[in-house]
Amino acid sequence: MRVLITGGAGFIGANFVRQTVRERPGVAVTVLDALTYAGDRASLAGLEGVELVVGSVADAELVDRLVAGSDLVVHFAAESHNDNSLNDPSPFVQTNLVGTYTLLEAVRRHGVRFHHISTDEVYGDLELDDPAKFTDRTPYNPSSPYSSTKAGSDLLVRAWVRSFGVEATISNCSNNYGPYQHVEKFIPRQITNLIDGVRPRLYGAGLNVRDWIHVEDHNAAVWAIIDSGRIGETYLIGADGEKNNLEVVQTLLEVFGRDAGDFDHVADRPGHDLRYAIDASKLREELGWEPRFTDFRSGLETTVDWYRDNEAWWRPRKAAVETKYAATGQ
Ligand code: NAD
Ligand code: TDX
Repeated sequence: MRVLITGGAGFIGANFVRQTVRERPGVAVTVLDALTYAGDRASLAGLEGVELVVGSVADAELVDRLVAGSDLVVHFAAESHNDNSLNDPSPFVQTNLVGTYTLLEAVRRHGVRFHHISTDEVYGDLELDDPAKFTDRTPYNPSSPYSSTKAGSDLLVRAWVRSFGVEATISNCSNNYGPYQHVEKFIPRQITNLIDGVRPRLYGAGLNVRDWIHVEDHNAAVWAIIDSGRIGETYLIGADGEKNNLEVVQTLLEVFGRDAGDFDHVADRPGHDLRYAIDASKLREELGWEPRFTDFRSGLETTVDWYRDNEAWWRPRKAAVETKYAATGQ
């Protein structure tokens, strides 16, 4: 089997490539990645036999050639950071919408199986006390340029399934953590701040809730959907990991042996979604998937160790990220 993995030099994509090489020796992997600020060849270092093609998912000619030689496309490539989408939405429209459209046209022409990676943010947010979590029947209600372009990409996939018979599945996952995550994101930003002796930065009061899942559990679920999911279906991926941001920061402070009050409140994100929460019962019951990383604190400790051991990977980006955040009071 030949699989084309878009965005395979980013956080979740690189972990997916690594898991695939480790667990599925019969699968030949090609990565298509534009190596934007978020992509890094170094995330694929040490892997034998993985071909990296540097280019955009919006480049129709390149995409057509690569899709023609593949049996399966797993589409991770995206502009992925909400804060960036508030500063400049244009690459989000180009990559998330035009890029997904370009891939869909190619898989349609060549009859290639497609799996689309998406996010729980397409459903908008929940009240803190809302008993109903997101399911695949929750209406779309995205808040930011990031989540609205992801929502649009999901709707394109659904339309290509229904109108053109494209063989596709979609997964919408909650917040991931683990190795190789860019230092602009919440958990790696605070871990690398703490390594540097800097106080963690909490947007607003820190009461916004995210439903954390380890990246390895996300990627195992993606393979379960590719192996046994029903064509045209959407599967929500989550591991019942709801925590507010303050709890996450305080757990990290504990892991670093620092005082529980040793953090700063900074300017809130405009339009900041309050809470995400996933009901993954369809995935669990239909495909038998279960998360392996059920202890958040020990998952965080392993992630802290990874950042301590891999400073050469993140250090080159840290100062520029902090300069950007300082400009918005964050
Ligand atoms: P990331 O920003 O770390 O990686 C994105 C990768 O896509 C990078 O390697 C980048 O170079 C590449 N890319 C960007 N534009 C491209 C283009 N035009 N052509 C080819 N490659 C391009 O993102 P991530 O956190 O790994 O997210 C991967 C996917 O998972 C995204 O689709 C995102 O919406 C989804 N997702 C992420 C999370 C999360 O918590 N990070 C949760 C749910 C879903
Ligand atoms: O310094 C910070 N302080 C802080 O309090 C940063 C960077 C973030 N936050 C808050 C904002 C969010 O409530 O932490 C929470 C998580 O923030 P992000 O890491 O930016 O993630 P989020 O906006 O929730 O989106 C993530 O999960 C869903 C991914 O970036 C998306 O790609 C994915 O779709």
